[in-house]
Amino acid sequence: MPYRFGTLAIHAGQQPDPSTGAIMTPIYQTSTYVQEAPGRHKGHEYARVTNPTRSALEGNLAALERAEHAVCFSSGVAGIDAILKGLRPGDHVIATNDLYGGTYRLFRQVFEPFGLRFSFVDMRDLAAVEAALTPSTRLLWIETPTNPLLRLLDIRALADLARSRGIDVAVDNTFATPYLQQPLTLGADLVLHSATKYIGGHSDLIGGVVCTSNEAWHEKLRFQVKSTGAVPGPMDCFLMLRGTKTLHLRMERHCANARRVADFLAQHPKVGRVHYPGLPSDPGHELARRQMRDFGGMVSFTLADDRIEKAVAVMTSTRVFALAESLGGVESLIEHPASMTHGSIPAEARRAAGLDDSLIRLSVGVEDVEDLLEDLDQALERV
Ligand code: P1T
Repeated sequence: MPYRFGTLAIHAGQQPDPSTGAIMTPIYQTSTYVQEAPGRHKGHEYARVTNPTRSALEGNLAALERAEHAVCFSSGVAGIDAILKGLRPGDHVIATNDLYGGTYRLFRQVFEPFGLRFSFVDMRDLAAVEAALTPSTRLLWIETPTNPLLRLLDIRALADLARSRGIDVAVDNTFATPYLQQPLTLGADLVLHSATKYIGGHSDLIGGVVCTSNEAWHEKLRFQVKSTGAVPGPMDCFLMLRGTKTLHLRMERHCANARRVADFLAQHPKVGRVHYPGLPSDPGHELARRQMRDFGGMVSFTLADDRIEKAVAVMTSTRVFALAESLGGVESLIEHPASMTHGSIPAEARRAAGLDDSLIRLSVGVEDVEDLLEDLDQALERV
């Protein structure tokens, strides 16, 4: 029976513990498993390769992304690293030019020296993507909505463009979560999450996951887990599995609160541009309505007076919104992409992508929204 999202979130991948009946999957805090005879065991040999708490989490996340397989990693960037190690020197990747700064750093500073090549393109423009293709292009790297400008990229159109040329498509689905968007159903081959964010949901762990229904990619990812070992510990897997049980509930509140925050900012005289796909005036709005269930919990904006000192004054004046990197937890965060999450992207590359040095990014939490609006109002009063 094809269960719906909320039921899968709570049950998929999990059974009562076979030895005790414990309804929640235990934290199997072990490095190895006793064998009856060499090679005769209960399905687990060594915990770098598999761990029952992790396997339950992988079953759960695969179901949520409508994937055959999910492979968990110790961080989001470890998941991206594992995907890129599936390529070979000389291979070319086209990536969106608005993306998480750590992804950009991994591409340019870790993989370029090993012979991979990257083009960063505004992927809203399909003609620009086509123009960047080379005979050695092997992968499209998509983030949508993008970090931090909340741009919408058309997964189906990009996947169609790639498939006809034998190019694989990876979507970083961190901002949307599988509750709002399931890229494999739109033609993507791989989905990546920083599970640190909405999947964990409580800002208490670092984790990553790659989901795929492509057997060759699944084999490559399992090989990376076994051979390079960037695996999450069982306690973190337990916390992620606890997180997914309320993902649908949290996302509904994140989306509702973010919409109120975006509306408030859009009408505020001290605010310049607001980036939020839920605003009818947003250039990504129509695509977001087609591609996503709702518009997400992330908002970014500039002030009407776009001097950086003014933006810093707002970021240091909020009382409920905490000034910190990361996103997707229950609590609201505010940050400065140019110096924090995207500081590893050179200033010219940031400018070319349209990332203003005065941009402010919000991760809207699940607090009472009136408190969030009052907090932003008093912070804006100070500039
Ligand atoms: O931090 P880690 O779990 O390794 O995930 C990296 C990552 C990957 N993809 C996206 C879209 C991300 O936003 C991130 C991490 N981002 C932040 C820490 C941030 O504040 O944007």
